[in-house]
Amino acid sequence: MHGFAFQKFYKASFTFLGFFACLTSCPLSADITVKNAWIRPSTGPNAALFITLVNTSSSPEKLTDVRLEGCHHAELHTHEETNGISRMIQVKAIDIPALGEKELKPGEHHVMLMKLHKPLTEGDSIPVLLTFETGKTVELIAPVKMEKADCCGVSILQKE
Ligand SMILES: [Cu+2]
Repeated sequence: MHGFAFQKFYKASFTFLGFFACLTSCPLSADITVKNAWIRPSTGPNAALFITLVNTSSSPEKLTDVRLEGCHHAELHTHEETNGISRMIQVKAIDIPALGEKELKPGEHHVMLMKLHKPLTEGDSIPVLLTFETGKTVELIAPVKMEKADCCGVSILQKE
């Protein structure tokens, strides 16, 4: 086959395959997707993951577990103010409203990476597995950044 014709054929096949793959595996009512994931390193042994969880289904969902590479374990945290002093407390789950979003951000809910195996540096990419109350999971890669990123960490895989 002539080079150019082959390229066209190749491209068309991929477009078709992509469309077909989506027909068979993309959820009809997409439930949870993620955006703007970033991990902020700290000078201590821990770090924090911030992320926006988007719920496109008509039922509420809860984030219940997070696993990341490169740390001993992860905890779901929020901030609580006592006598004017804000401190972090662990929570069992983070609610995501039906047809809504929940933004995990500095000073509010976040995922704490406990006991990093080695310090994180800007530019690192960390695989993350989110598990929800209904058993759904979402995998993504979160970049390590010093500041909020409006770009990264879209879901790469979603399972029932
Ligand atoms: Cu924390």
